[in-house]
Amino acid sequence: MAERKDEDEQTRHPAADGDGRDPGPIDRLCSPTSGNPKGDDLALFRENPAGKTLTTNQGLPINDDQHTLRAGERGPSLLEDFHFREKITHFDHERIPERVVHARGSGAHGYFQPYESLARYTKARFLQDPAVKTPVFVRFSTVVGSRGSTDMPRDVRGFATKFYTEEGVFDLVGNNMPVFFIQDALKFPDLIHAVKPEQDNEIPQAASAHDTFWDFISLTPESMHMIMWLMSDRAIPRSFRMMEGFGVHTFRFVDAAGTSRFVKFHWKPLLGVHSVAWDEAQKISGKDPDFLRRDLWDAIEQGHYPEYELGVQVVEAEREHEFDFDLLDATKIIPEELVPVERVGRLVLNRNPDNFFAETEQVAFHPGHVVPGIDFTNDPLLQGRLFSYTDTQLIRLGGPNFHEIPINRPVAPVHNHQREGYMRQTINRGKASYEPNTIGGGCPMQARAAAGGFVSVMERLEGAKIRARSEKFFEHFSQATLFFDSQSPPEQDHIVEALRFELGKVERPHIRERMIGLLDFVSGDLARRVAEGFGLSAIPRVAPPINHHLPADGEPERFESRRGAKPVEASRALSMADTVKDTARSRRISILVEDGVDAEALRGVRAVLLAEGALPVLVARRLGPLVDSEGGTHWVEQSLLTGSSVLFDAVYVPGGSGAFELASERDALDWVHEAYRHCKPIAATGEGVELLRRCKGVLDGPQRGDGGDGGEGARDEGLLASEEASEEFFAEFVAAIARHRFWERAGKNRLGAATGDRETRGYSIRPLAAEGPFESPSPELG
Ligand code: HDE
Repeated sequence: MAERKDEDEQTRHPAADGDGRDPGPIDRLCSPTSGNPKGDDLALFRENPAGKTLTTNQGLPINDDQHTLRAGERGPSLLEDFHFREKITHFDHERIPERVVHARGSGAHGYFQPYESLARYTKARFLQDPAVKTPVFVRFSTVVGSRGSTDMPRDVRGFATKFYTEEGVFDLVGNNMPVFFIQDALKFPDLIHAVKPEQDNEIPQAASAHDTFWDFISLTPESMHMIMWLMSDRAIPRSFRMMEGFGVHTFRFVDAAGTSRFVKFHWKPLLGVHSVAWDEAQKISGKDPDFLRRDLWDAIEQGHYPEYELGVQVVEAEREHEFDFDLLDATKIIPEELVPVERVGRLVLNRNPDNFFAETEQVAFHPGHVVPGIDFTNDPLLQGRLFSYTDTQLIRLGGPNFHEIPINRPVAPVHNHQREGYMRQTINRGKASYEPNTIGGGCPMQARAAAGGFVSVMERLEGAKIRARSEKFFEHFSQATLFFDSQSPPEQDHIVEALRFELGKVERPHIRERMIGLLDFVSGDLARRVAEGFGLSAIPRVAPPINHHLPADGEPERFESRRGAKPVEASRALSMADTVKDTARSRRISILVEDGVDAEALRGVRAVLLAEGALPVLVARRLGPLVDSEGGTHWVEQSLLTGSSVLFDAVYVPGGSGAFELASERDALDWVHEAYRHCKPIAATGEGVELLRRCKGVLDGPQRGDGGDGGEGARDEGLLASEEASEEFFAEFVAAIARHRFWERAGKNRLGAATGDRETRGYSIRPLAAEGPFESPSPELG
């Protein structure tokens, strides 16, 4: 380990100065001009092997790292070989237990900066001064899969942020969905056991599409709102940089006067909220299971720093009971129409970790890591988490000193009487390790509230000791309905398709049927569309009790689900249709080329894409050098073999003599077909249009403008084809890339006469008002 900071400066107590502050080191550490203080701290632990000698862990230079010590050239190895034993023992112990949930993750460093002082809401010091940048480490994750699983399952994504504030660490340990499956932490092990691979054969990996998950969910109506989010495209994000984050629980802000208010935290990505198609997600899982990890890493390396705005929904304490839902119920949102989200600061991720294990794997988050000005509510899910996270680090990181691991160390000084334990790093001096003491001069001493000491919000409590939930927790469906009703038609189609997929993998018909029956409480239309995918002519009725979460002596009626009115008719913020669609920045564009490619078109498209911050990638039948129509040489980065359409956001086929070669290549046709199917922008110019023409269903369907022959004007749904590779044409291409996807195109899956119905994967999607053969039980609940 390299030298530590000057001990005095490091450890001076905040209360050491007259006003209870220690402005010297704090100012230095958090001054906007001093760089990133957590980066400085981590630098003390970095190893640099450049030009150095290979040594043992004791620093002994090693002369021969090729041969074990043996009794003769052909003799047995000797126990004496300390170098071999040290090296192999260390290797044998290289693994630590993976996280029981959120095992698969990717991290990045950065900073957070408020736009203005939030003193009106909170005294948290990192939210007071717009000049102060607080260092952060963020870890994104999936929930269900093992450490080596794909980035692209249908799953919730974790969005956990560690703020290294001058008052200690604040962890905002959130997800990319604003609600959760269950209301009480006691049910978490049940939920996770149900969704993890089944216990007899450990199948399937990283997937909710199996019997135990849907068995549990079908008996857990409180999960229905979360199920809507999980079946939506939010569960298959295009990038960690393009998803929202949510604190999920209601927390408290506390201002300097001690007034407490309720707060919900949000992260809003500046690139907008975007997803991939489910078919695409499954293919990405095979082609590049590190898709999201690579995307995050590459974007930061290329200077496309991910940025998010911190949003807060603040509710005055007096309004606690004004809502139809309980603010303590983590299966409910506060619709933005009722309480707007105020954007109060910016998070920028601008540095990749040096070492995955040391940082991303060893980082230890905990919702209980708070700073003065932020406090908890009695949300029973949050309360359970406050226990769980320390406990899980003890087993995962091997002991009570995990806070001393470099990535977890606060930049604020640490002084207390906690001692010893496995892997202790701190060398505590003096005799006193207890409080109160006289031998140590009474130090370290408690901090007054005015000097930054944390004081829990005083809350009057009354009532019996009881295992129960409040009445409003039993309203299980209205916000699920709100979510579904707020989606655009393509988004609704995707939810239908996701449910048909997931329930289609369920082997036990009674589980599937019960689930479809539950969906009917959310939306009759949704249930009918899903049922149609299974050839059912009626929506199965769910026999009461609907809610199976009741104690042995509980009367089912007391615990039964209720269906209340939606809190608002629809909420635009719940749909991704209106998200940011004005930038092509950091989008990956494949350019299909062959020798003889139109040099001018290539120059033109590259110039425009690079100017917009997009990433053009040349793809050809083979790797290596390629000669354009003017004799210029280009380097092909991906071949039709090494690359794949699903790893790009759009495709462009320039003209040139080689375009005809490509047009007779099945892999090239598949490339464009897939891009078409996944609703991506597709552009072609000159001879390149021929390739589009040969893709059945792409340019030969009815087109607007010119009758579909690929001339000027054939640009339905992000399809651009032109003889001329003009600047204007490329500008339109960029605009199409910025729109991300043309989801309406998914309705053209059938190659043949258009039916007029929307379609998905061969099933028709009936419009809402359609008469069907379906009987709905029109479920009546309270
Ligand atoms: Fe977690 N969760 N969780 N969780 N959670 C963990 O802690 C737990 C919940 C979340 O990148 C574990 O260090 C319980 C909600 C994230 O390292 C564990 C309950 C939300 C991460 C744990 C919940 C989350 C975790 C596993 C129900 C969104 C990854 C490893 C009461 C607000 C953090 C670990 C990272 C990780 C317990 C529910 C988010 C076992 C008991 C709700 C983002 O402690």
